[in-house]
Amino acid sequence: SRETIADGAVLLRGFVRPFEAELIPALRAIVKQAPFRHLITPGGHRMSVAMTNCGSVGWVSDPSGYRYDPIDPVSGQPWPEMPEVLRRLAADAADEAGFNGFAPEACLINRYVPGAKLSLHQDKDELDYRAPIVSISLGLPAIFLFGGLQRSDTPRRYRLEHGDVAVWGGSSRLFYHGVAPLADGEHSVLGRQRINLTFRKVR
Ligand code: MD5
Ligand code: FE
Repeated sequence: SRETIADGAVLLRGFVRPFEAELIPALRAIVKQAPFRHLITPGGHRMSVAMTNCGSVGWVSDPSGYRYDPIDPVSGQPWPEMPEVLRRLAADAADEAGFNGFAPEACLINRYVPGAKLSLHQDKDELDYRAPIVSISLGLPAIFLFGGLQRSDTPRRYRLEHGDVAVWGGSSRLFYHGVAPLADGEHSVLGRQRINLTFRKVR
């Protein structure tokens, strides 16, 4: 199904469900090469969400700031390549939402265990805000908080489940958003966690 929830923001519920059998092994291969780690924010806080990346650049945070870096600071090596199946699903989802020709360079992969959360923030480390961000949710369900252009805008809440995809473009590209603390549970494929992949055009 396709549901427009704001200018340029489209929910595609269950969009990647048919591709689960290709997606999950691709994800496992990335995590083997570039394991999840808890980044430190410039403010010195350890994030409750663990992160890794694939693609030609990856999003990193450390005491010096946020940036996209071609090198994984843990391994000293380039991030794992973005698997074709992921690249294609992200482009197909963007197409379905009306953003043709989406060619992401980075895929940030977030892992939430019960209690982990992502505070309200904007994604502003990319150079071109005309490109959307495509997000794929896997594993345990989460409550996504969808605010507005001001931090003070009261967020709406959306439950995102295994296989759901959201495309964030247009004016919603810069909306404040976050994820409420993950409720405990057990997912049949991924166990006690939620994984979110976000595809980004960075340059
Ligand atoms: C997540 N991740 O569920 C979310 C999904 C992140 C992050 O927020 O930065 O890793 S991406 C949601 C998103 C991206 C860009 C714009 C908007 C939402 N929005 O306008 O609400 O782990
Ligand atoms: Fe974000």
